[in-house]
Amino acid sequence: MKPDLFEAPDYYSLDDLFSEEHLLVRDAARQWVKRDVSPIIEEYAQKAEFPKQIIKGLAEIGAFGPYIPEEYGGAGLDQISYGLIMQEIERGDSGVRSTASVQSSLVMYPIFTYGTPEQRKKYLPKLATGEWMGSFGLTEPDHGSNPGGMTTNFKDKGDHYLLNGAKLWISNSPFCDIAVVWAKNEEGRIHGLVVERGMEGFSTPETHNKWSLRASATGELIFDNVKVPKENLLPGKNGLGAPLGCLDSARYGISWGAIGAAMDCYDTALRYAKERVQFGKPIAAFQLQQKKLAEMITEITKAQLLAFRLGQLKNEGKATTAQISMAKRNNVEMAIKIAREARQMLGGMGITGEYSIMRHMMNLESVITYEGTHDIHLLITGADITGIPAFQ
Ligand code: TGC
Ligand code: FAD
Repeated sequence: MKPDLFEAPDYYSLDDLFSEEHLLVRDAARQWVKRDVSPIIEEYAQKAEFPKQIIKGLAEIGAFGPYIPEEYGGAGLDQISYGLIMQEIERGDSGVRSTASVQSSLVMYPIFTYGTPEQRKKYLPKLATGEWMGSFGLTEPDHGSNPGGMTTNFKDKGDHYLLNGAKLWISNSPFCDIAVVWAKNEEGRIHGLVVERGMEGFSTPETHNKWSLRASATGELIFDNVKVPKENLLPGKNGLGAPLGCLDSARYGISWGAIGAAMDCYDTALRYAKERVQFGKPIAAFQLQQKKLAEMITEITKAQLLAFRLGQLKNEGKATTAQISMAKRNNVEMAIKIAREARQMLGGMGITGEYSIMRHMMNLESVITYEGTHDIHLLITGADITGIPAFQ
């Protein structure tokens, strides 16, 4: 792979709006990605393996629980810093950002928000350092966009719960130490349970042959009469709103992350277009190529402004689910379109692993599907503006 010469576009001087802390956090993440992710990521994506050696570095840049208070091992940062960390990591690879999103927003967030003080103390510090890695089990083979239909269930057996069912498409599952699992009780009410590796009847087979997010490990969570101690139930919230609340946090992070992938594609295409000569001129001199680049930077700038404002709202506790959906949907679509255009600008070279663009493009096919598909986010906006849900 080519050396990482990335220079971040900032067409509307957004850096002037960030605090000193935002810039410090972002630049530390940016340097780390250049040093520890870019040199190895293509090789790991090619062999479809998650590079476990970067877990320590992810923890050091604050990617595990950026907004979780420091007393629980988190970085105690605000939501804009969280977004900037996700942007920088996804600039390197969406699969690496996935690992961080799951650990922070889908594992640490529910334990922090819905857990007991004992659960917080037991799990959060180890998750923040990456000593323990977590996964989040909501999706099932027959219930993806409609998680409320889940069939995974648990029964009260007096001194423990008995958990049965299966989750599919679970990021980090093959190597997770714990899983936050959503299951129905005997009354059909959804609750979160923390399932630990080693519990009898719990297995995590890996899903192979992905053409997307190859540097992230994806798998199943299978529960065959797993005895879960009663103290592992998250008591703070139940019902579908509990897992959906975690998704708000992860989707917000993705709205920033996608900007990172788009920035990398744009920057690569711009550099290539200035260097690649055809018909006696750099291809950047042709109007058709300038149109592509001009549209890319316009879309990136709009996405940056959307994410920044959403970050402000999130810091104030005012960001709504529908606002988050709009940003996730818009920014991921923006990134995938830019990846496709940028890939064409590199001609044949664009399909090789010499450049990051094709890897981003393939990764973004997962990003546009997980955490709510492109269609589902449109329907969330539709329901919000009309007051009429059109999901069923
Ligand atoms: P609906 O009737 O709309 O809602 C049920 C209850 O939940 C409440 N609620 C929320 N609460 C908090 N945050 C949200 N975002 C919420 N959205 C809804 C709602 O108020 C209601 O509460 P209550 O008290 O009235 O019961 O539910 P529905 O069954 O009609 O479904 C709505 C729909 C389709 C929008 C929802 O199910 C949905 O978002 N589906 C998409 C599923 C999804 O996003 N799955 C993601 C799995 S995790 C993942 O992909 C990780 S990828 C790894 C990585 O991040 O890198
Ligand atoms: P379906 O729900 O079957 O959707 C198929 C198509 O139908 C989509 O185009 C969808 O938009 C459309 N559709 C569905 N319902 C409607 C409707 N009402 N109106 C119009 N169109 C509709 N899940 C987890 O729980 N944890 C994870 O860590 C996790 N990681 C993932 C990692 C990867 C790489 C991938 C690909 C997925 C991951 N997921 C995870 C699952 C992901 O959230 C689901 O794939 C996603 O929610 C869609 O569900 P589905 O694949 O079952 O598609």
